[in-house]
Amino acid sequence: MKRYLNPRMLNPIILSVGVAALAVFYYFQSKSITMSYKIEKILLLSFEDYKQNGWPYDVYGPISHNHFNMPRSGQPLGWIIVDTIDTLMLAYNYTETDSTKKELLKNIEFVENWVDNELDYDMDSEVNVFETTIRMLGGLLSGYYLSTELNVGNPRVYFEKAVDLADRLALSFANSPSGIPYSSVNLKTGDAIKNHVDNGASSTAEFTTLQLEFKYLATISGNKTYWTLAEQVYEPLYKINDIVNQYDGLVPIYTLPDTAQFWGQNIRFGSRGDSFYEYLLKQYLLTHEQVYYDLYRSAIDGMKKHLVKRSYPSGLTYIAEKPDGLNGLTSSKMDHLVCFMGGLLAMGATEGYTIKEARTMNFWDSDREDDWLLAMQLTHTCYQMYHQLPAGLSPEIVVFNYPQTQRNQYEQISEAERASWWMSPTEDFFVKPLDGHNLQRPETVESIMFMYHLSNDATYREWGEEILNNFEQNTAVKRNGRVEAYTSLNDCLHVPTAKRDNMESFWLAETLKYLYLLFQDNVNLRDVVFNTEAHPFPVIDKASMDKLNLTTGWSL
Ligand code: DMJ
Repeated sequence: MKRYLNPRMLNPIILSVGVAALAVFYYFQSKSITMSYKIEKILLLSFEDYKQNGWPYDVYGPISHNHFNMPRSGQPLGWIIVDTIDTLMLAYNYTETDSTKKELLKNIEFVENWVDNELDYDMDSEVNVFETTIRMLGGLLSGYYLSTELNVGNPRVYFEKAVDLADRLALSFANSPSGIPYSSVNLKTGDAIKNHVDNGASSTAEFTTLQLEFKYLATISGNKTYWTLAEQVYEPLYKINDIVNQYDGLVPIYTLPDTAQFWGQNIRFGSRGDSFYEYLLKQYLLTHEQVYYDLYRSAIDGMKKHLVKRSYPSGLTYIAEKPDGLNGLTSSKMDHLVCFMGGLLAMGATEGYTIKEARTMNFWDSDREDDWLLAMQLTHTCYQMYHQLPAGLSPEIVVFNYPQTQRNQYEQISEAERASWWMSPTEDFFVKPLDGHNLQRPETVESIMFMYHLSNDATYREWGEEILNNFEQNTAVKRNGRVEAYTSLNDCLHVPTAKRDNMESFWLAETLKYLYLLFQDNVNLRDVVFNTEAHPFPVIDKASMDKLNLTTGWSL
């Protein structure tokens, strides 16, 4: 090669390559600063609107400004407020704009003051144990962690409130003979209440998605009981149902809390199934208890064997459902909720190292290589669920396409139905008329964030930017041409989009947080684990576990 180069030309060539490289570096650098700034503005606008028109209510409609609290007692749980604290703290930490930093600090102090002086969980009302744990307890715990870590706010406020709430939620375990908690609990009386429908069965994903929160709280409070309660659900569940052998590591979406037996055979990675799989891996990442990696491995192998399919005609990879159990027919329906799986598989493969680093580690094997590939494919499919839609935003549920002759009874589509279902431009998926809503959910941008930081592939930032722009354009509530807020959609199949008068707390807690982290350069995925509501907790070291003798205490 060298001999073809004229040495006198070398300097100008090196110089121009250097200049071009610098230009590319500065382009990406300034791009991510611009994107961060944009997301900070959207976060502050959404939160200011809520503060002015919905404070301190749990449910808020950004169009009508209607608001109400969820508990029957009429008191607020802090649904939107507590869920948002750590997003404000993270933005405060990363922002490069002084005025934004000041505004964020003002909001953090405002929120903290309310949590300290107004928020009172002593309410005579039944709450859902899972939702209250992941959003409120999770939000308080990460508020505690980040206020310590980032030196903003007062950790005492979050810690005390977290302990108070956790002690109330813990009573949901009290009457259950199997150790599996009932789905609701009265925060004042401590009465634990079974699910009012579904034969009293608890959602399998619900009682298996309390562990990160209770285990982290055990280590910071020194109270082992939180750990023991959360841990105790797995042994009966796995042993009574013989999950590894009878279900290839997968689980039906309902469990009877008194006996720990499954109720029904519906197996899916969407609603009521999703975070069961998520918390197997995340417990391993949080505490490095090997049993949870083994259970995760068995579930992922089962998923690959029974549920991973490809659409027609382009071969988009997706995770199907088995409504009648593993031996029953397959359904090609997939909830947007399933889109967290790209990020989870990537984290399971690399354990938070970049893919380049992970491939040099002792733990690397062909299963992990295969998981990584699947992570890329699923994230691509979920991106297509945005990219191909008229509003550039995903619907709540899609049905993947097959040639009609290969369809089973769950996948048959009559001509009449086909005419009423929306079909994607590549014909790979359909959307039924009632499934075209978009709740500004996080799962796809969550996976995109993980994929970007684990691969350093700029494509993921491009996808994130496209999705953010579509949220900005198509979920904005405008009055007199001015954007006042952002809201959910009743329909993302037509533009202009039909708005829904509701802002979910996860818009601020998860969607904007993951988008924001996508454009930050120093995101450490080795030392922190995000709970299912995107609240970060620090990895628990062995010394802290040994001090309290916190162990799994069971094996298969
Ligand atoms: C969140 O509340 C959590 O991520 C939960 O696990 C399921 N999905 C919603 C957001 O879509």
